[in-house]
Amino acid sequence: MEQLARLEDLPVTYVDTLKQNNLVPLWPSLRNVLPPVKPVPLTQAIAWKFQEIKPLLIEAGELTPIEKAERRVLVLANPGHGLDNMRATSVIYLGMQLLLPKEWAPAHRHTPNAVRLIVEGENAYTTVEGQKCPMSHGDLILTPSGLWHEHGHDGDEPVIWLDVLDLPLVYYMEASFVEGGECQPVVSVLDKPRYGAGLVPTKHHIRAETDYPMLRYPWAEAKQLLIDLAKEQTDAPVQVAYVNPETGEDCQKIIGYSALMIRPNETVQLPPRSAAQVFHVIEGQVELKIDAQTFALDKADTACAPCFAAVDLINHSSEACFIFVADEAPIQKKLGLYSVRERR
Ligand code: 1HN
Repeated sequence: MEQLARLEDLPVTYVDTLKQNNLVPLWPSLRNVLPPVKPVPLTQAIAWKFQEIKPLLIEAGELTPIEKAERRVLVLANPGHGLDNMRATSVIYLGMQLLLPKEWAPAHRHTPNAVRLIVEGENAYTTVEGQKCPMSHGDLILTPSGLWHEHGHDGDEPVIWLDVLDLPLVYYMEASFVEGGECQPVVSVLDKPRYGAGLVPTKHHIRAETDYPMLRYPWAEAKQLLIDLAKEQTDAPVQVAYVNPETGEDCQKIIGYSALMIRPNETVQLPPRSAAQVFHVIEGQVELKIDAQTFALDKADTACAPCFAAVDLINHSSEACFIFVADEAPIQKKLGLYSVRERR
């Protein structure tokens, strides 16, 4: 591609006059905004070790009372985007949240979509629009855009979970805001999986009035499905997507969620895709290769891979490894931006 003229190639007085009129010449920046062949992402391949995060999170519990934090979170910030921008990728926000016994994080609702993936601890819960969702290790709980949600804790050990939000995108769109509220009356307890038998409540039912008929995806169910699939299916990857059970579509509109099983001593090669991805180890250990970089991930560790990265997941152990994946595919597909390439 032809080298284009630079800003320095223009007379200073001309550039100054452009500035005074709020005008910018395109050609000096054209190759930056339209890089050849593939994007040049700010998102860096990076991993966060839970062992490093946990003591700092527990310390945050001593330093800042929940009333002064509202949500006690350490944000997993990608240095490629600048730490202050609190982004893991251009679309995905990640945080580790701590709730101590008897603490309560008050109800609010906001435009960004969130999910929680429970990392450690028992007997905390999130109430979403009056539906109380118990939290156990590996469970996925949705708090979609506009739904009231609060967190409480009836147990006696700290509870830690991973928050995943589409905040960077929604904030960029100048669409991010919150409303505060009171404690919600609990109308039901989602302590058992619904929809598992392929049945739906018939009351007024053609399709649920909400886009989010399922708010809690228990890990025990997802894990069993992966184990059964791994026996039936000979190839890789063994992967299940978290979907809206009524429509079969992604469970949220912007970020996609799935779970992967890496069999003992198996290597899974993922093709380069236009969507950046996040990996979080629910159980086991895995070596994660992102292009030329290698990360050793243990239980509860989290990593992200930029767009079009070649990703290898290598399980050196004799135990299966289970990984939670978040990616930007749903929003990219809706916008016609999604693509997959061959591994080279
Ligand atoms: C939020 O509402 C929660 O409800 C956690 O637990 C993290 C990060 C940014 C914006 C809203 C929560 C959040 C958040």
